[in-house]
Amino acid sequence: MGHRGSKQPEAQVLLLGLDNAGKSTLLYKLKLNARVSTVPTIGFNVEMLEARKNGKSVAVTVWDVGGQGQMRQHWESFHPGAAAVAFVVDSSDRRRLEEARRELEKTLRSDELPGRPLILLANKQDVDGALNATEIKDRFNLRRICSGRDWFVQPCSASTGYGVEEALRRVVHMVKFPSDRSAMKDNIKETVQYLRASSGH
Ligand code: G3D
Ligand code: MG
Repeated sequence: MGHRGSKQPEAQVLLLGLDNAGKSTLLYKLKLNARVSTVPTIGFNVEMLEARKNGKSVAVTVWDVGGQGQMRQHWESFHPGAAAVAFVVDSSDRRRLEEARRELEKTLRSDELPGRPLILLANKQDVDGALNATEIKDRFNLRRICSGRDWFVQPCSASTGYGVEEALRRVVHMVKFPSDRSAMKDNIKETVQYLRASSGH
């Protein structure tokens, strides 16, 4: 039905996590396999990835806005359009686990993200001594901080690619796709304009 792409449902996913967690590496890995288009942006990465759900083509726009100093204050402006949160953790950095947990808890408390699903990416599984998915789940007390939303812990390595495709499949499975693609496009444009204005570009 219809022309290719004309009715492709689209959802926006926020890629968050501390600096050095592996967000950009993960997005690059995903993009190698499923890139649709790159939206030119300032100060952050955004990619549209094509995927399939229930035999239909869908687009997932992933916003990598974390870790970049002055952009942090604008994180919350991304929340309203987000259909899901993907939070990346460096599973090998035990020193910063508590800091990561606090950041996640703060994000999930946002009024703009009610009931949005969370996928927690337990990254750097290739590193000796990395905590596994169950250990990360327990340390983050996910059952408690994720009450009222769908959540899933995906072990992965953005370096080797282990678990990366599975992570995208999980996100696609959990996200509710609105069918109005043009409205979502406007939403992206507005967000970019807002950020450009507020960062003085
Ligand atoms: P960020 O975007 O969340 O800040 P980056 O993180 O994607 O820039 O990654 C930070 C560092 O972690 C990079 O190392 C990157 O190569 C490394 N990294 C990311 N994912 C993995 C992983 O799964 N395993 C391992 N071993 N390393 C990973 P450098 O040295 O380039 O700064
Ligand atoms: Mg980065």
